[in-house]
Amino acid sequence: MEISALTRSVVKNNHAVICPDGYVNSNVPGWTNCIVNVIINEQMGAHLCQTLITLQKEGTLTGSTNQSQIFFYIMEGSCKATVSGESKVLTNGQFVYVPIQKEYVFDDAAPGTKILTFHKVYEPLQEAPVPVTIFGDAAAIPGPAYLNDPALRLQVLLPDNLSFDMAVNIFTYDAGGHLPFVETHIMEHGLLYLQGQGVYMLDHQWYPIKKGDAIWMAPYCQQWFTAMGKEPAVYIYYKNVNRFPT
Ligand code: UGY
Ligand code: MN
Repeated sequence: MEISALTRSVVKNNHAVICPDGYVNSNVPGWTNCIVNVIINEQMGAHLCQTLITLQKEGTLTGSTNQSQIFFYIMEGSCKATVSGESKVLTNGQFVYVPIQKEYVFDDAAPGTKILTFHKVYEPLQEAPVPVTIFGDAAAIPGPAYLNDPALRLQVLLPDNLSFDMAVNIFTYDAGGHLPFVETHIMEHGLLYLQGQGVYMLDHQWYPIKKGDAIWMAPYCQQWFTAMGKEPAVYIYYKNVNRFPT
């Protein structure tokens, strides 16, 4: 019998590992017939929000982005996404970035459809226009070797220009691939494992990680990862970018 008092999840001041076994569902106004898990939020000291939504029969997301832009990524299943009147059917690996002050509806979902979201309060810049809505497909985005290591591949899902103050990337590590050095940086991350397993070092503590786990890394939380097992380890992650370090 499993021991119910055990979990791999931890929540610390500058990082968290959140495994699905600890999820408790939230009700979010406008998101109906859905199971919603708020995985990362300002309540834990973060400056982003990350949720995982599982749509049930007749599951619908209706709302508008106000100060926060939202990146929606379809992890499983399919649904129709409508942003300011423009509609597209999205399936596994496809996404839509919804900038501030837009209305959105997700409906016609296959029951069990899973959507990952990253939310960030938008910081406007005088010299760059507010981004427009972007529909995309991770399968169509190239994944060049990261820092010349062919065992690591990085796909950048959003344009990298000054209009954007958030990035969402997919990082693929072949088994045995690892970050080339311990990263120590001002940027914050929210992350979800899509495939595989490995060991993450966060603030000099070592965590076994696998598909379905989420991680929050505060600014300056030192980080390093190595993939293990027989298949590549893949994670999708958020990063704040392109703004003056006040
Ligand atoms: O973009 C990044 O900072 C990335 N290399 N960090 C990470 O994967 N933990
Ligand atoms: Mn990093």
